[in-house]
Amino acid sequence: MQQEWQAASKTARASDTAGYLSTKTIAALCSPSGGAICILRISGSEAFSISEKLTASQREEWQERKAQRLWVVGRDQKRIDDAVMLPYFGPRSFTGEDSVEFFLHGSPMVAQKVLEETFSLGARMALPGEFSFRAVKNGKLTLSQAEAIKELVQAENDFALELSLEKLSGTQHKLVEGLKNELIQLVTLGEVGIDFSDQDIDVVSLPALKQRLAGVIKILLNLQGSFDRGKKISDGIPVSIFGLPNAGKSSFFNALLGEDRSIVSDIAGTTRDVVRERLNLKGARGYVSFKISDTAGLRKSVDQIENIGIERSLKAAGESDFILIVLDGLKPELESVRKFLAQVEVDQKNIVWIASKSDLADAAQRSKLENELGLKPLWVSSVTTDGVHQAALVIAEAGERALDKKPNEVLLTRMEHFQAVELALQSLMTARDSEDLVLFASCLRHALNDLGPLIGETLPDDVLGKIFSDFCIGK
Ligand SMILES: Nc1nc2c(ncn2[C@@H]2O[C@H](COP(=O)(O)OP(=O)(O)OP(=O)(O)O)[C@@H](O)[C@H]2O)c(=O)[nH]1
Ligand SMILES: [Mg+2]
Repeated sequence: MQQEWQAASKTARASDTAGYLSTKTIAALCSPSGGAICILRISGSEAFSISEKLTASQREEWQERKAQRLWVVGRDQKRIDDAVMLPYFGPRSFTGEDSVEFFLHGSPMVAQKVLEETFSLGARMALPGEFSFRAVKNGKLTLSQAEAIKELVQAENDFALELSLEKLSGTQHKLVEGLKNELIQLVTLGEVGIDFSDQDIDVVSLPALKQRLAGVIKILLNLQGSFDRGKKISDGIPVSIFGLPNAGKSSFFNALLGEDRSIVSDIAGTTRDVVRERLNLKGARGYVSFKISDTAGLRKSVDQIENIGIERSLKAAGESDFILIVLDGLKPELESVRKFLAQVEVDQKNIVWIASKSDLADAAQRSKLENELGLKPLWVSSVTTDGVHQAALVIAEAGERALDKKPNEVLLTRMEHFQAVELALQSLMTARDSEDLVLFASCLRHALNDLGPLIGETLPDDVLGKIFSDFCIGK
């Protein structure tokens, strides 16, 4: 059944090659399969005529944005489902077009039949993100709000959720609009200065324009600097586990993940390669995502393969924001650990000291380790899980501090936006250093163009299509 349904979707898609630029009426299921209710969305100039036929009813009988219970029927007038229909009269709809949502019973059979009927009545299968694409094209959503919807759906932690909701409420759009308007004004003033340079008219001087430009540059530099945090919010903060063989690194890694991911054994040198996983930990402000690496135990080895693994451990530690150093609670061998640690560039404040095997360590062993270390590590037992929850909380809160997201602060999360800001900054720096009004104005024009992916309005349709193509179908 699922296969037939997919085949029907493919046929509907293949029959229309004009892609996002075709204004034909589109339809798609916009709820995951297997639920109690299945939602079908139809949008476009024929959405109402198709829905009239699907329900054997007249649009005059419908009330805008009012749910009504109707039978969905096939071309042969046979009943397919007892459904709820919600009509949206364009432009007061998500897409800005006439749109109808059907709430069907969550049966794959019903969904397939209703979709087939919809296609046979003239709609085509919506492309991924095509409803949002049309909403942007029809001015119902800004590009950044459409992106925010996708990010909201994909959010895996509280910071990503907060960021997407702020973006959806228009914070990024407002900031970028402000920048755009300021640049347009500066270009205009610059060009007035060029046109009337030989006349005795009061024009804004180049130094005064540059002073205003400094404000734009400052905001763009902040945006550029925010990308690192923005990316870590969605991709996870890199953190690696570091220590000598048999210290209990993989056991701790598994305990944090709550699954048996890395191989654990009492043979020193068990972990050879870096094992990476995504990990969500709950801190005071909610969940934070990490990209955590379990690494090979550090020692001088004659084994070539093991040495490659150790090189990788050091590299992973060097690339991490935090290092979780796992000491064997019974046999910490701090001197060796410190020797390896010296090979990694790491700020002391980004180290979390963990002492393993707390279930076996007696009071004397604990105080010996703490005296040698000069601080109290987080004692954990990966066998009883004692201390693991506390360690997870400490790591999560360190992550929260690293993200340091202020309410309503705009953080860049997309590579193309970061690149746009970088390019615009290059042009604006040239403008700032120029002594020529013509060059100044031309650089500002370039910067406006460079900011296209952020501003959205200047993007050609094929680029817009590319942005929406990684949305899901029905969005
Ligand atoms: N009792 C007890 N045993 C532990 C604990 N953590 C690890 N072990 C044991 O210590 C041995 C080594 O554990 P691993 O987690 O494989 O150590 P590792 O640091 O990953 O070792 P390498 O991969 O060789 O670098 C295994 O026999 C584990 O069962 C713990 O908290 N309590
Ligand atoms: Mg290991």
